[in-house]
Amino acid sequence: MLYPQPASAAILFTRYNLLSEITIKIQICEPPPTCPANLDDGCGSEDSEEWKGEFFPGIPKIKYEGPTSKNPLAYKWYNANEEILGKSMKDWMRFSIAFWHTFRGTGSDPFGAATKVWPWEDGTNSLAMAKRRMRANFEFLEKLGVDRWCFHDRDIAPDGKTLEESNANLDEIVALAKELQGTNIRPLWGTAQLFLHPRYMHGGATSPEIGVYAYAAAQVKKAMEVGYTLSRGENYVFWGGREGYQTLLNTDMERELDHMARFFEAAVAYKKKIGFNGTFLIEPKPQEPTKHQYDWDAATAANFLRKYGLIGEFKLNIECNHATLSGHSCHHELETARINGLLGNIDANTGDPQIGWDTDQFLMDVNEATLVMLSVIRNGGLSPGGFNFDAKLRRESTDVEDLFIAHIAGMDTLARGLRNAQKLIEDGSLDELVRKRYHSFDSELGAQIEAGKADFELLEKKAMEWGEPKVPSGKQELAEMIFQSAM
Ligand SMILES: [Mn+2]
Repeated sequence: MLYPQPASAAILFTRYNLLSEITIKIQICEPPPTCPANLDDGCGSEDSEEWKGEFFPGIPKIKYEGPTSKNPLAYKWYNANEEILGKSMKDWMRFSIAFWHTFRGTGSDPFGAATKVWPWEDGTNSLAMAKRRMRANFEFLEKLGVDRWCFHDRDIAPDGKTLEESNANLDEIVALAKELQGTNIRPLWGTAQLFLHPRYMHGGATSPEIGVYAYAAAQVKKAMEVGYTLSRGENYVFWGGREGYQTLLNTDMERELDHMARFFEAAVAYKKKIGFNGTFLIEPKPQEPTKHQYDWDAATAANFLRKYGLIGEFKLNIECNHATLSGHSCHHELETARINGLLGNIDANTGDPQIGWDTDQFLMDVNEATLVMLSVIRNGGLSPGGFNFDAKLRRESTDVEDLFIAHIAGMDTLARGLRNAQKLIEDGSLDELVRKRYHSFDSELGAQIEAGKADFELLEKKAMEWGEPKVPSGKQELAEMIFQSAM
């Protein structure tokens, strides 16, 4: 969920400040290249501050054309209303666009300035610019045929000088979003951005400074209210990028974890108070930006929730790139969440096997997508969660149409994964292979063991009676052969 913004770019990339300023000035001086929908009014008329024109004039509504299509602006595998295993593809997927990457991602990195100059951006973080971006967001969603989106409070509305001013900015943008979303589009989830502002450098809920803890609580309270306004609160995500430590020498880890639990308890109480019926989700990530983050992986987050009696109040938002950073596969994290009853949402992305950080790339690997979809099917779907594209264009991908191509390819990859998973499930060979591996437990003693009724004396008696066990093959290559046959 980490992403650069113009504000952070200015702080981080002092070396390139001059270059950034020149780029921004050029953008401001030049008129927007197109303004088709209100061309007659001119882009400088009263409506133009928000630019109510068409943002993606060359892009049609994206349609399903099937696997033989060579059209980059068409779905080849995602056919929204086609039924797979008793449910439409749309209902299995519940796709969502991440506002922060798609509309706030600039392509800047620690070594270079922004590369993306979208025609509607004027280089400011003004309210008018926020409204224009929101209009672009809804046109993007409608053209893709996606009816959900995710946001942080500070992506969609600018930070004010005071908390009151920030809240007022957010209210103004949320009113516009509510008007634009109509009856079909809803946020999949919202969240509070507790990592970009310098006040959160030691964390929010785990900051040693009480003023920051209170500020973070106030920000989460407001973000929950906003999510409730827009979607009646289907889901709300907590990603603690700065909830962790850089060194234990200056950290009271036990006290910080206790504070985080108290923070979540207060969020649960407020959720109930305002009638927010949605799911709270914790998004595990091991590190980056913090050296050690408290929500390391699914198992660590599950243990935290159990220790503090919060297990029934939260589920997990599993992000594939975060899984690989914690040394696991995405499939492992999904299965760990699922068998603990905690799989609530997926942040669909992937990392690069040769790069050790969170690259947030669109998932294009069909094998990986098939494993992901096997977990989702075993989970009975993700609703009220879904698949959020927490993924960004590469820095070098700079055409507006790349935003569409990336999402189309990401959606098609997961759709292909769903189709492959259906083949594997209907074929049944893989399930049969697994069932056979545990067949010896389908016995009287197996039933006793699984019911917790086999003590060590009984097991010793059986071991002596049976002698050396005959251990069968694991059949890994056969399992891989069956898996590949469905790709
Ligand atoms: Mn994420």
